[in-house]
Amino acid sequence: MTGSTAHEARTVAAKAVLKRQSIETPSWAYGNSGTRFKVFAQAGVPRTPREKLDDAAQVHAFTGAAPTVALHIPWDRVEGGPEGYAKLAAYAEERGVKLGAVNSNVFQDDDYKLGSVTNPDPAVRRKAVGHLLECVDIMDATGSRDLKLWFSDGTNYPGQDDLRDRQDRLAEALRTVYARLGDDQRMVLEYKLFEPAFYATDVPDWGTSYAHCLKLGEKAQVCVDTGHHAPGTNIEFIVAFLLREGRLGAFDFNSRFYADDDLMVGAADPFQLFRILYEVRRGGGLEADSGIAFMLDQCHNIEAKIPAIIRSVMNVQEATAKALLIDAEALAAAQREGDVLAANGVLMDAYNTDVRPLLEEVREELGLDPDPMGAYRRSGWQERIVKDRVGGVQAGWGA
Ligand code: LRH
Ligand code: MN
Ligand code: MN
Repeated sequence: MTGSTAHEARTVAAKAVLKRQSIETPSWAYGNSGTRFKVFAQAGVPRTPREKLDDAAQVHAFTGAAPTVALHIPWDRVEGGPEGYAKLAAYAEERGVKLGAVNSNVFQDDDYKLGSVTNPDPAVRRKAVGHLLECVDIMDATGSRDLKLWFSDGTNYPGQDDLRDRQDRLAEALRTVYARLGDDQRMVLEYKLFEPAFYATDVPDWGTSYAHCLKLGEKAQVCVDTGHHAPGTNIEFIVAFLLREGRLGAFDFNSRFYADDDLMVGAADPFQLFRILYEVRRGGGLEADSGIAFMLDQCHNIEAKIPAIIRSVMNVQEATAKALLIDAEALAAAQREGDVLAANGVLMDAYNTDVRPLLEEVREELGLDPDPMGAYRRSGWQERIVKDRVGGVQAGWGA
């Protein structure tokens, strides 16, 4: 193959992957959010889980790449028990999207001051496990595959609690929840270095998550939230390792300059996102049946929410397109020959490609407007929600 035919073949293959790529958006990103100093309310923000789905449907309509929406319980609690959630799932489908992962929340009740599943008090642990099991009931009703677990559990002061005992309590809770999962359900265990615990977090890193998942079985997978590491951590190495072990279950994409900033993915460090997506590609994670959930976990504190989520989906698409354009043969040859600069050059050539025209073509071939941001702006949806959504209480991060 000549160089240009090989490039064309890569482009055709990339387009096929990009056309079926899907990125799950988080219900909470549509609501008001802020820092611990201030939440700036925006007009037109959803007041109910259904209105969040209405907004998520807009993101999918304009990108064609965001067909599922993650729930957070109790932020998205609905009346009527399992039937209520089945109705919510039916409503989502009417709007052209589906419900995705169920995110559990054992970090907001006063009872959880000293931890949830690792709390020294067995009654608090029972309450936390009860919530996690309720989340699986909700998954049964919505048809969701993944239970996302993030524990804020940890300690603030040396000696506050026994670090080993806390691991035992965590393992026991995870075993109970794992045993409740159906054949087609999974748990994805998220780690985070610090915050809100400032001395020791009970699931601080991928190794801890991986070790617990290994003991549980194949339905337990690691969730990599890109904002949850120490500065300078090589996240793509973690991705490569977990994929090689068959334990990378999900991403929570966002970007950060300092800590868990939850900014738009690809905004702070698009090169890192590209490197991560290259390792995803290398490890087979872009195959249709890879089972990896590509989710956003972001908060739009000062920028308009729906367009910010559209932009985030586009940022993931752009990084994916660049990762797909890497000439794998040339890369492997340069690596075999030990040609450091040529190998690095192959990666940089792909990274420096302007993939926006390619993505415009992909969208046009899918019958979409090539410019999702402009199309959303022109649609009038934003004006409509500002006018219609008056009264009631706007949804917010944590409500
Ligand atoms: C914790 C986290 C986790 C929560 C979400 C709201 O920092 O990343 O995924 O569920 O934020
Ligand atoms: Mn997260
Ligand atoms: Mn986070």
